[in-house]
Amino acid sequence: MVFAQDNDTIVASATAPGVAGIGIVRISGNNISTYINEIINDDLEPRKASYKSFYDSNKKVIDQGIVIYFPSPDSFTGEDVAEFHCHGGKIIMEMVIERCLELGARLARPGEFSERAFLNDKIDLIQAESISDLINASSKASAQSALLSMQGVFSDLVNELIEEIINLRKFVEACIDFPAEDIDFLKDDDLTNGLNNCIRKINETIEQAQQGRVIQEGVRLAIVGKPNAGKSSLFNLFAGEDLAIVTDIPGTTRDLLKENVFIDDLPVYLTDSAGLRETIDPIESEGIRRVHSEIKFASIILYVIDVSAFNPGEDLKLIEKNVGKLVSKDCSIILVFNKTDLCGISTDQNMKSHYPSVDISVKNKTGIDNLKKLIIEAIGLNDVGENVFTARRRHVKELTNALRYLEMGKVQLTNAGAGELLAEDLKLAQNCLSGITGSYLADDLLGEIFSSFCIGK
Ligand SMILES: Nc1nc2c(ncn2[C@@H]2O[C@H](COP(=O)(O)OP(=O)(O)O)[C@@H](O)[C@H]2O)c(=O)[nH]1
Ligand SMILES: [Mg+2]
Repeated sequence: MVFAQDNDTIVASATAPGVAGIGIVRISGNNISTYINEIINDDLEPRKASYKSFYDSNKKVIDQGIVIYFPSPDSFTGEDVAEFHCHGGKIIMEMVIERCLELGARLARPGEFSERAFLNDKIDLIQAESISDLINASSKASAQSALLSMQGVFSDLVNELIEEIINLRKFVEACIDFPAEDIDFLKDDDLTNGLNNCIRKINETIEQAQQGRVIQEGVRLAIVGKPNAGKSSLFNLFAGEDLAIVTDIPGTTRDLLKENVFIDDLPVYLTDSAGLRETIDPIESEGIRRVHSEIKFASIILYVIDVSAFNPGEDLKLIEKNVGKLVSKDCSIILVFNKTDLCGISTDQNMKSHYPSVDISVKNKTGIDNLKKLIIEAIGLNDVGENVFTARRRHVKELTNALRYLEMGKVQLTNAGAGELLAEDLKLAQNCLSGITGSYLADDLLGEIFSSFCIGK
């Protein structure tokens, strides 16, 4: 698919704004050697760092630094690219950018260098998105996963799937086009096996992409339970500081408290909340109403129970009424039996049989590693970091759509024996997958994706 692309020469600072030892101005377009000649008053050997003076239009020196020229097509964007490594002061950088603008360049839009790299087939859309994810990574694990996607691990899986669907399409369409050949392709084992194989692989890829999405986006985790269970104490333990007020007076926490933390390198949006109980206090009631709305959006609920003062039957009913009825279908509930320092671990098997559970003491910091393990397991991660590539919500959605078409195609094949309909479903599944790598994608979606990048990338 061909997208509209202008021939403008674009320029931007490739390094972050602010003062630094070095700042890099990057320029990309069709005839960058002219810009280089004007600015350094010299020619350059491709891909060799040269120390030069940078001149303004009056041949006055603006700065001295390194300049590198990457002629097309062997550059990041696929066009001619030059990098001016200046002293990293705001004014110096501005003067070099100004000079490029004077010579005819325009300022680059956010993500425009990556967009050009994509349009010139240097990288696919997954790789372009992962560059942005790598730059914005908030943890080592998300940086490592973004790197895997940037290196093409996810793209290779999607391309393999596309390849297999194309082979199935060729077979089905050939049989439709040449019915006289007398092959009952609908009964062909190769076709059924191929289709089943694709469905299995796509399911595996969805699972991996889901994990990558979690590492990229993080999870919402809400700490809930009865007053005085130790919710705020646990919140503070995860946050690493005393953010929430902890007292032995039930009903201390009224508002929602939120903090971004990492649990074993996984980004977590943590919420502490008012204790769940019947109350006529209007402020506390409002607090409880807010807990309920938070529960609806959480991916994980930690239901904290004070082991020294709990009543299994009552707690189960409370969980059902306040949590079970509100949570989304993918949300996991974990029972956290706290204060085991007071009376040992909980022996209640009835509650433990309903939900995954863990015994801890926030006071003595025991059981916390087991709790973290349960959290990681609850979101389906085997291990944070290792071999997980980043993926976005958009990718998981397209993979799921492709799976749906393949499954519909299988029904057409097995139930109705309808080859034409199977062919159509295979085509639609292929389009979904091509949308992930960007070879089949609407222009407006492309604009949306790149506009979220930073300028200069
Ligand atoms: N013995 C003991 N006390 C705890 C533990 N966790 C919290 N507490 C105490 O329980 C009381 C209520 O704690 P808090 O975190 O405010 O509970 P919340 O109402 O659920 O937020 C405070 O006095 C805490 O010091 C624990 O593991 N062991
Ligand atoms: Mg509290």
